[in-house]
Amino acid sequence: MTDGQSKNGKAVLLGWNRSPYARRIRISMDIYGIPFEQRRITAWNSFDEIKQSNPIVKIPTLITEDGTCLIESAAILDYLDCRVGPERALMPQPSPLRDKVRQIMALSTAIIDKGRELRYEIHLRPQELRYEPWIERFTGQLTSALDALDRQVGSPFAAGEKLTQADITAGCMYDMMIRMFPEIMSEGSYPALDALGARCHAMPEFQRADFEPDE
Ligand SMILES: N[C@@H](CCC(=O)N[C@@H](CS)C(=O)NCC(=O)O)C(=O)O
Repeated sequence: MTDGQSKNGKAVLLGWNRSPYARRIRISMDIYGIPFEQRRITAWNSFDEIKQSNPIVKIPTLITEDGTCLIESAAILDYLDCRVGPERALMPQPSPLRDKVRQIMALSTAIIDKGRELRYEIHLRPQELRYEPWIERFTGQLTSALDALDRQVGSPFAAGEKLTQADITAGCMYDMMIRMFPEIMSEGSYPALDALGARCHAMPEFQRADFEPDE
């Protein structure tokens, strides 16, 4: 896809920070020092604009400096890692550490996906059509995945001895769950995740990627 418009020669990130997927891209680009502009839009309020660059009409979408449109946050992270090179990449090179980072990221994104489905079920479906067994199932899956993740994340970093994409992705998941699902995850229920959340909140890159209020 090459029909996007970059702005003033800078990359443009489409997507607001309530999306943990858009937020992890924003934070990673900030850490990497890649200049960009962010359009804090959603696939709901800016469908036509996003469709011009992303045929599946989702955020995040990244329009690079030469107008190339990149979609899907995992693919965008891979692009960014390749761009900064192995020394600076937040994803370690093939190793047991990379396996651990990948696993923490996988569990975090599985939680994000399940949370997003639950949110759509509760907020998008008309109340009279809501399917309660589905909601109970999602809630149980989220709780068991959060338990497992709480046992997996380490300190002072989620995996290994330095900051990796495991911290960024799990931190974005943490904020989404705490802010959007307080009935499932509140401070005090998952101590290792609370500690990871606190470390992320101390990072200027997380602070700059402030989590917008709901629309
Ligand atoms: N697998 C995608 C998920 C992105 C995603 O689910 N984006 C949501 C917002 S968090 C969205 O744009 N939803 C609108 C839609 O699915 O129509 C990624 O990693 O980028």
